[in-house]
Amino acid sequence: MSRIEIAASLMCADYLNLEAQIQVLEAGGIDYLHIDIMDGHYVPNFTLGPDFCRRLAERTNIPLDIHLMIENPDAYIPIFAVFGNPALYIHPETSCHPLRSLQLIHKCGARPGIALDPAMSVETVRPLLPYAEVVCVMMVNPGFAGQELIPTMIDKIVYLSRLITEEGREIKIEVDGNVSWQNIPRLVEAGAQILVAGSSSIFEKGSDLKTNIHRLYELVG
Ligand code: S6P
Ligand code: MG
Repeated sequence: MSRIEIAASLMCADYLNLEAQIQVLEAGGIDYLHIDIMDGHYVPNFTLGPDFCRRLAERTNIPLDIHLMIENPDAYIPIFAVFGNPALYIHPETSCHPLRSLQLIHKCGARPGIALDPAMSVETVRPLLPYAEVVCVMMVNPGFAGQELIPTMIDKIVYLSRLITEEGREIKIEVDGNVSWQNIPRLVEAGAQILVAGSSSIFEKGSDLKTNIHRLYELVG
């Protein structure tokens, strides 16, 4: 089994100290920078955007993990795909032709990812799996940090993991939302391979980022 990877969720970073935090994330060996892109339509919130991704890609070699929570993703895939071979996740229900969207991501030179809303079943996206390199299973409703994990999502990871193995696919499973110190062991046990670390782990309020990164890699090491 390959090592568990960590994607730091920059939506939860301290924006006023971002440069310093990027340095700590680099020194800590963080595998990916998870960037939440929201449009105020598909999800009721706004967060980061292309300019933020561009500046990050200029500043760091940590690969970007870009989570598109937007309607009409095809219009924006070419914009986001240029930021250093990122993983680009779409929510299939936001595209009329999600398979075409995944092909577009691939054509633009990025790594195609499927993001699964809690209400979206694995079976629904099964025809898309041959076209994806990563599946991000959401543990919470998309849109906000700081929510509680929906317990039935654990079975979903187990089911997806089994399906990927049965079909012999090279697809990684990422988990996003309330990936907390308490939840991490059961998420990994269920089959998660990339953990999106946000306000319930490395960016926990009142604690030190460097210490938290170290603690997280120890926990999954
Ligand atoms: C939520 C978003 C996530 C959050 C992350 C926050 O819509 O996709 O990536 O930023 O889950 O982490 P936490 O630990 O606050 O849930
Ligand atoms: Mg996310």
